[in-house]
Amino acid sequence: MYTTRKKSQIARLLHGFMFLFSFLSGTTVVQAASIEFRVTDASGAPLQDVAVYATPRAKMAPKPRRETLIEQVKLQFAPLLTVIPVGTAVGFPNRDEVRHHVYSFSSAKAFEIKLYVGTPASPVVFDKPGEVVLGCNIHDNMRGFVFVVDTPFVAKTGADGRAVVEDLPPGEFDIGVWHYAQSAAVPVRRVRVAGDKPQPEAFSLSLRPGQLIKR
Ligand SMILES: [Cu+2]
Repeated sequence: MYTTRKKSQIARLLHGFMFLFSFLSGTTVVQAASIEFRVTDASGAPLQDVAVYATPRAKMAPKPRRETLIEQVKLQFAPLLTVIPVGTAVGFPNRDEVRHHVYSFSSAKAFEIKLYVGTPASPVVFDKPGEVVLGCNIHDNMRGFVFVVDTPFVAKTGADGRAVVEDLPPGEFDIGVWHYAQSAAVPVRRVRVAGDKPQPEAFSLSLRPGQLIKR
């Protein structure tokens, strides 16, 4: 039986060996990094529903295709904002009793799902990066947004204006933010991540007045 002290000595020894090994072989012990985005509006208030992403500078093996849902509930798109990697298949189930007619005229993905109830037979594959505005032909007030990016590392801010992009391989990334009501595009920022503590990155966005959708 090992004592706790002996165990920790062994752990330290192992850690030392791993460090030595990585030093000698020129590789690093794999350690996932993360970036914590903190986004505010021009007045400094936390900004919700901001798409955030980190695009690796190094080439990466392709990730498996993802799937997600944008529901129609109580005459609204839920969620309001969806942030997805290129190639994601999105289902548009209608949870309401009434019919919807979902469409987008956006160049990143133009499509329509004509008058339907229940779940449409096939999902919509978002195959190009860019911003997509969703609407409904029947209900003019229905608005939804899809932000499609060429990286698997995406998130969106909560009510506290924060979002964490996790499981990043250490290295260089171009990071960016997008909000449906922003008055101007925010320049992409190049960062280097390493280690296991979330790296904070602050962004401030100016919004077009009167465009925030409150829920
Ligand atoms: Cu509708």
